[in-house]
Amino acid sequence: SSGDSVVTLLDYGAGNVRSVRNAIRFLGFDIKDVQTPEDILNASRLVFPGVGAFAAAMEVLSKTGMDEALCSYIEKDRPFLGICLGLQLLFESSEENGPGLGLIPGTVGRFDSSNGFRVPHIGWNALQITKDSGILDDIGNHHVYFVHSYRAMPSEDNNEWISSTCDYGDKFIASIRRGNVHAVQFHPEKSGGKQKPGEGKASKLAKRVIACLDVRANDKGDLVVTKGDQYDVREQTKENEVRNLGKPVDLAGQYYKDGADEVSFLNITGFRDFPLGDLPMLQVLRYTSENVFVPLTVGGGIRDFTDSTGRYYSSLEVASEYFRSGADKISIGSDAVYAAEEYLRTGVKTGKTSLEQISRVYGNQAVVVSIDPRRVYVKDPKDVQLKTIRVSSPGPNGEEYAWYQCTVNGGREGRPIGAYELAKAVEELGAGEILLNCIDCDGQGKGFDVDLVKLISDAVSIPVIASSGAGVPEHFSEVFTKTNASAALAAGIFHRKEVPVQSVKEHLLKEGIEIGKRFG
Ligand code: 1PR
Repeated sequence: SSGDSVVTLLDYGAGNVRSVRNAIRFLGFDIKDVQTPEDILNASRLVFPGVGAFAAAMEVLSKTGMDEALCSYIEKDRPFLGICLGLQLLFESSEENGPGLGLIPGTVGRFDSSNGFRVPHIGWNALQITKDSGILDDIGNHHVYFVHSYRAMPSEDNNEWISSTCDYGDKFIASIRRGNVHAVQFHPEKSGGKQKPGEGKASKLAKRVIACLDVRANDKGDLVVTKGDQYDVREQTKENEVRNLGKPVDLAGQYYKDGADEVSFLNITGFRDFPLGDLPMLQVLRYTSENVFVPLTVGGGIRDFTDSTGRYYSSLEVASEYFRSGADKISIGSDAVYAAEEYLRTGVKTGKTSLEQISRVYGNQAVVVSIDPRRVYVKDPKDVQLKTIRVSSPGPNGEEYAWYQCTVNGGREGRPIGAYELAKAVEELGAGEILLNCIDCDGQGKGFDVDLVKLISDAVSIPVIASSGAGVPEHFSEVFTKTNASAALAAGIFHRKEVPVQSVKEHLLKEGIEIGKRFG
């Protein structure tokens, strides 16, 4: 291929840059990977998608001599695009640890969650464009996808670099430009899809609408999208077969086109089948990430595992394989319950749980904890040691209180810990987000459990995704107006084509709720 259609990619191997690769190929370019510092100096255009932790990235860059090559490439004003950490590393230093490349004056600091803004900053937010930057022309008044806990702040010293800012508690630097050098804090490779023009100016962090695909093998061994009623995914027929609602890659592509802000896959039998033996699931991720340019989350079976030959796999290896195959976030269910129980019992963070290890290597923003609670009514809050709430409609025997019992293994086993206690513990252990299901509401179409979502979204300062029970678009506006949920997820209504994603977004827009302006 001619040099004109080649993008040089600096991937230092710290995480998933598959989506950046896919986006570059989608735009018709070939990719040349940087192997040596000379490859940087010889590039005709260089993309640097930073992933993982700041200090770890700098260590790799300086060990390989790529730091100097990068500085000289940028100082010569050669075509450059840094993404996320690829922007932050250009600054002098980071509170996340240590010095950066020092090309732009300023320190990268952590968002402050004490003023009510949830950290990490995850989701679709608007830019204030402060100077003509070329690459932002098509973005205009629309939303782009951010996911980060650290940010660079504007100052007099770096003002000349700034091409846009974004408001999230602080006004931080969303992009920089000087000559041919560009860098963005947001993820262009995850901000895909056409944006609807002329709908008014985007102004703040949008509420996300997420499509969820519960995936498992049917009795013939094919991976299918299934959907349960209160977690029971088998048809009420004589054959009792696994309910089949379609093919995972096709449906994910459809929801992307329909305007879903994210897509989640839950490998719902992962708790008993080893997911790395589940190669079809990895294939599903690979194929999906070629055409779906919004964040992908995958969950199911993330834990330490010894296979039948006695080979041991750490949860980190399992997660890494998911990330390599195209996931942007992984979600942990059962294993997070055990980790939280142990932490609450001992008060000690061992650093060894799957949750802690994966968030240390890939960052908090890449780790979701999926909670599968079941409502337990009580007459008197004093009857249990756990946090109870007054429920908005009483239980079958007139009980006015309830707690929410965590379960493991796809709802099959109840544990002695509540969703409230779990949420607070996993936040401390490094979770970046909570996917809050509710077994009672799952598949019922009667609305989200607003009591539960309120309880959990008020208890933590990480984003909470409300899940289970959506039946009509009004259920989404209800959960967003009555609780502090950052996102709402649904499955059944999308799979059965009762309510398309577009209808949910149009309804939210009409209700004055800020939404990510991606439409099909
Ligand atoms: O424990 O780490 O292996 O993770 C297993 C994962 O699989 C967990 O995230 C768990 O929630 C999920 N899971 C396990 N069994 C089931 C099941 O349904 N039998 N699915 C299951 C959970 C619940 C939702 C669903 C919403 C929305 N699915 O994610 O998509 O309730 O549904 P609706 O809109 O139709 O009401 P591990």
